Amino acid sequence: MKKLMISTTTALVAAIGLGGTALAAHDQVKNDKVDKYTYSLDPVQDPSIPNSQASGSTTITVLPNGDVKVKVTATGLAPNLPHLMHLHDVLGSAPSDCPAGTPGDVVTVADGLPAYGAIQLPLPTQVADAGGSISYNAKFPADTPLATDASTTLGDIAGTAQVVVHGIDFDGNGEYAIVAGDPFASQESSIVPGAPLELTAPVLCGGIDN
Ligand SMILES: [Ca+2]
Ligand SMILES: [Cu+2]
Repeated sequence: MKKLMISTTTALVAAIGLGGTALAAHDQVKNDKVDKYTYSLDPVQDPSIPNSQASGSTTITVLPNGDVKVKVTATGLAPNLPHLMHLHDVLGSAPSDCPAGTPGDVVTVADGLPAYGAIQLPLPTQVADAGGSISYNAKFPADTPLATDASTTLGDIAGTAQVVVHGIDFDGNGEYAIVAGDPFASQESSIVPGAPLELTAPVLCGGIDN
């Protein structure tokens, strides 16, 4: 995914209307009071994968009192179905990133792990409304330990985590199920044996690869 870090100059140019566009997709805005990271959420899958294209944005804010606010909004998701959401991070020297889709081939959760890393903080599963939208907003203590490394905290990854939203109704039948004969809906989850790929397949991802 392409990203753009907004410098003071370009932000000013955009603000006074000379930039031609509003703030770009991946913005990092820092000031003395809070660290605030806003990312677009972009489709993980290639457009050739049915019902896989959604969009959204996420903001991770480190508040002065130490709390970390996580906001996720998205549209174009499978309506009335649950969508797993997590903060993922590789926690290594290599940056976290979003995986790239390929035509005709689903990016599974496992496929994406080298790019976005393991689940570090599960967010509550959101059920999309009838229009396929979700809107989530919550606060966590910055010292919340991460799933794969309890000595590292949420506050440490506020600027590097990838937000990943899961769940694609490939065959559009209104449920997550394994449907024999469908090229995509017949597949099983890469990480939960017996569960449909539709439940766990990543649909949206966003974050800074710093
Ligand atoms: Ca389905
Ligand atoms: Cu995830």
